[in-house]
Amino acid sequence: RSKMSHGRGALIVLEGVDKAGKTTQCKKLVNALIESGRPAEIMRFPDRTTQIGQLINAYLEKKSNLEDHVVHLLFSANRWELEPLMRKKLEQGISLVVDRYAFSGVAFTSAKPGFSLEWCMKPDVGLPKPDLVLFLQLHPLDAAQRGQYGSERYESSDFQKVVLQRFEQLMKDKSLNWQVINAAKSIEDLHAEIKSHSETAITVAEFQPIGKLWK
Ligand code: NYM
Repeated sequence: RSKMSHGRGALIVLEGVDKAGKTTQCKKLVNALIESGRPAEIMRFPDRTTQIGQLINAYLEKKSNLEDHVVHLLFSANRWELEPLMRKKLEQGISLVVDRYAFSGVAFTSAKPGFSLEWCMKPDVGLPKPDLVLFLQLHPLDAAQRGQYGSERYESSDFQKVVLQRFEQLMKDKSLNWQVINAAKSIEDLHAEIKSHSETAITVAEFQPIGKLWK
């Protein structure tokens, strides 16, 4: 690889409410990293291609109903089933750019009545710890301006407001490298900022062991 580096890759997570531009930015970031000689791959959660992912997909598309605890645990199981692969890639020196992770898991379930942040975090404790969590900050009014929400579960502005509050609670955890980015700016400006944070994180992570999330 270039830059004579032999360390592990970095785990870079993009989070934010729906419509913040995470998917667009993940793709642009991976392309930019590869172009600059840094091996990188994209991942997303939920990964709807696995058997567990298909259960989640049917739930999100409202083709099935699942009890709220059950669906929370399925989202977490979907991350754990990919954990060995993530670890392997990171150890091979490949940085992973991940579209949503355990933070979405906690923010969305804990936005439902009767779910504490603490309970929601438990199943994801010990997953690979992100070296960088980019939070694409978008005011609910700006999100609404980007057009109609889709027809999937959770896609309503009232629910998304509570989700944003839960994300803000999670961001108080200073043991994680949260970087809050204003997602209202242009795609290119947003990309430049995300790329710069990511390059720093890759350099810092290289010769550090992979951490454990919330542990
Ligand atoms: N979601 C995503 C959860 O409720 N829990 C999770 O653990 C994760 C990763 O699924 N509305 C929710 C957030 C989104 C939806 O949407 C997935 P998308 O467009 O595939 O990112």
